[in-house]
Amino acid sequence: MPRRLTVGAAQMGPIARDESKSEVVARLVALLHEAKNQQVDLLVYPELALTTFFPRWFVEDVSEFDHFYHREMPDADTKPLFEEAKHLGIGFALGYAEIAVDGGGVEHRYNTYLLVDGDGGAVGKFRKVHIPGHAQYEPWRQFQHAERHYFEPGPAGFGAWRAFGGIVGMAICNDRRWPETYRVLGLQGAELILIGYNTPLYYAPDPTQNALAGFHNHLVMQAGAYQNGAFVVGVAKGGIEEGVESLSQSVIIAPSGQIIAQAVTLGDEVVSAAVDLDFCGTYKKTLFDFGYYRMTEAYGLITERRGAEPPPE
Ligand code: CDV
Repeated sequence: MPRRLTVGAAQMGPIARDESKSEVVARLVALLHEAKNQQVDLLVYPELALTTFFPRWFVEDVSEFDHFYHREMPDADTKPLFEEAKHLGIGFALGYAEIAVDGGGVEHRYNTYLLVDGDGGAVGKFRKVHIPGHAQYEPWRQFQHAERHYFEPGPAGFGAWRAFGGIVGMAICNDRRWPETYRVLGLQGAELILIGYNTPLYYAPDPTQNALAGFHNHLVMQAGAYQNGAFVVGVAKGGIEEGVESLSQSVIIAPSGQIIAQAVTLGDEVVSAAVDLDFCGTYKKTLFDFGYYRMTEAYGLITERRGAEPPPE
């Protein structure tokens, strides 16, 4: 399998609350065609790429929002995307809201990414681990961020899969702010980390952070790429969606931590980069040779302790 491929970030502009699934899928297919023009092998769509970012509204009974979720993937709505991608020979990662039913018949709602190879085969599924925001209605907010009401954390953690000639991992939005995300993937040898996001530019708990949203977005992904010797593809759904402005600035980042492609619009746009996965070794086999340099005996607190506990006074 070649270790060189072209990866694409399929940034999206806003999706209206009443936009139909078929309209959205038509946009995703148009992005696929643009990706084909750019000779993309693997196209990464954003978090919740099939719907508006519905956690900005609170409904007490989550089942009222079931129409935003998918029970199967592909289903009748998304089949045209899967068929066109297979026809074009492009693999993709698709973010969507998932309802999964367990062996006991209990429904679980996840914020999910599905990775599909260029032959249309499902490679792996990732369910968002770090669920930000709040679980109750918070009337003081201009808009809600009730992800903790609508999604449970993915129980499987951060997996990595052999695909596209390398080792691929996924993370979703808030996951990208946590160094543990990248390190757990790095410890599985991940060479390509795919991350979709919806990041409102107004952060209600502390608006002093608003002006830094773009900086923080790139800071965490560039650090994650460098410290783990991996390419990172970070893909936004940005622009003003139902009155809420979200960050765009989708990027492709090299293992050196350098941004090698960046979106320039606030809307639907494909940016791509030819990547050589062997370049990961430049970092994985030197400064970040984990097996040689990591000091696990000094890291116990990382998994033993959840919140910070300062030393006694
Ligand atoms: N969709 C997200 O996970 N958004 C979060 C919020 C907290 C802004 C983010 O980390 O970008």
